Amino acid sequence: MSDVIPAGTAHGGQLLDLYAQGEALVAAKEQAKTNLSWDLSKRQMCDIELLLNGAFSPLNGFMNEADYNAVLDSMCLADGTLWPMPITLDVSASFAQQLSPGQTITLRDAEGVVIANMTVSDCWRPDKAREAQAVFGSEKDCHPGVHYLQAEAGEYYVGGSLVGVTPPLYYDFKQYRDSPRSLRKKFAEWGWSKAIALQTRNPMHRAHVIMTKRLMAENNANFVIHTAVGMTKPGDLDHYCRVRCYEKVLKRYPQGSAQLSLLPLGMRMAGPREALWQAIIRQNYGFTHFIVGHDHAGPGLNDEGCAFYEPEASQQLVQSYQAELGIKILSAPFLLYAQGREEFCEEGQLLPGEEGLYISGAELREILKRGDPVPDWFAFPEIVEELQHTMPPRAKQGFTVFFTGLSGSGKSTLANGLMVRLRERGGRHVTLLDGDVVRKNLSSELSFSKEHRELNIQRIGYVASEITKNGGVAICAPIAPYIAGRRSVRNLIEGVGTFIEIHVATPIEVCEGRDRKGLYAMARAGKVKGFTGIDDPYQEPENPEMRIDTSQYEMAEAIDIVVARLEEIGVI
Ligand code: PPS
Repeated sequence: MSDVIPAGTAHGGQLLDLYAQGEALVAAKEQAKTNLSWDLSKRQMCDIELLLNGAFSPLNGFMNEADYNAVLDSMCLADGTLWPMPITLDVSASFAQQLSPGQTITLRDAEGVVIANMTVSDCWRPDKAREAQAVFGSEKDCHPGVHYLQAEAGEYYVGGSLVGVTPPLYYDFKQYRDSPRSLRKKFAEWGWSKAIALQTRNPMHRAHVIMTKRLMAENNANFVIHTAVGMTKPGDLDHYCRVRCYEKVLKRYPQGSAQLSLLPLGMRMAGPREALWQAIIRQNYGFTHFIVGHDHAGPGLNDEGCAFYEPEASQQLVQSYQAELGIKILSAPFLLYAQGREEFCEEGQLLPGEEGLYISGAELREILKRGDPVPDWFAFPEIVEELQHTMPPRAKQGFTVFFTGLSGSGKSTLANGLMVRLRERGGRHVTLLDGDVVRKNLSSELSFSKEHRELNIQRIGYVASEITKNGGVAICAPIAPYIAGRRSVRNLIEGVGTFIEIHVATPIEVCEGRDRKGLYAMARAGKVKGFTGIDDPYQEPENPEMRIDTSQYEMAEAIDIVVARLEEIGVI
């Protein structure tokens, strides 16, 4: 098949297709029956799809250690090819122990379907702090990419080449799901010779349409909303709603000039490095132009309220590689709304004393959650209607209240009291996931090791997210002693409703004095090992929605204070 679109692949070579055909496919399926298997995580599913369909050309599998090190150090593979992002298969220590070079393993999806076979080249334990610094420029857990790396990715990486067996199966929006080959074919069918890609994980509004129409005219090119639908930033609007919004916004472009295509990208939110990586991927898809935006692929603000990356850093980095890229980089202007003139302009074009209005994605979600009107200058009415439908005000959404604190701090009492108050008010379905009760019903086989505690919290988070997603109220009351586990739960819940973390900050002397179960005494006597606060750490929450020390109040008063805080947040 010849490409009408002139862009070659990013490395100037052939677009890879790692799927086996004919006899090779039969052999791969046969081999899979006896191979050691690894079940791919959600992010690994995103990566493998783009490896197998050539979107990550020239990679022919998960990176080996030499490529990984070169990418961290120089944003190039070991052979010098430009590639800024590590694409690694992370596994558990127990799985890694079973591997040896040359062995073939089978990679399956969550339901056990064989996706690919992989010939192992090497297996190593990465220095994750080094990777976090190199890729994200940060080791902060509040950066979603760092959190994923440190708290969710396995301890070992396995490199090796892939033979694809089954493409990941989708039931949603199949007409928009393109491989690099199928999108290039569509470009040919549409008669396009130039195509601009817009990377986005948010709905599009008036400024986006003005900006993209301007770039289309300046470059005499057509346009695709090439939206990331794999893993985006935790808390983002789901892709179902976004696709409905994109379908509507496309009607604002001259007919046939703009299209929609879904990219199953596992975003890292790595800012500049990610922008460069995304440009290479778009070149592999056959795009001739790629828009790099303001704070492109940035994760927003850190826990001190500062941006992780300079707003222009992505544009500067990608532009600096323009000579090596076959795709033309278009730096998107950051448009502000000049209210007096009722038009959008760049910051530098504002008149003296004129204020430029702007609403970020996070601010828009906040407006919707408060149930406030979305300004007409900002968004099209048909998009607002869609967003309001998907994201009703907080008081109508599900939410999770997550009490965390030492044993004896008063978590269970507060949680029970809150449950009763909410039931008295009526109108909400409330589920209590108390630490002890969960341990009996969900986690009876788990110990109090760090690994098992995190697993226990993950299970609570999963159940709470399902309850929240379906409009209910989940009240959780485990010790949850580690920051990383609590962050994972927050990430899970914030995509489907509101997460309220309450640190029950009763001093340990008071908790120990209460010692209702006699466990502190046993821990002091060495009869219970790894007891939180005695010989196992409790990492205090850094930015909880609320802190309360139950030794300062009568219990009924403490419950009143919690209820008042929920009212203030707007969930009740
Ligand atoms: S965790 O860390 O979140 O998984 O703990 P959790 O599931 O909430 O269980 C805490 C209750 O288990 C009892 N218990 C211990 N707690 C802490 N450390 C050790 N080693 C331990 N062994 C048993 C204890 O009674 C906790 O109950 P609460 O209600 O918090 O007092």
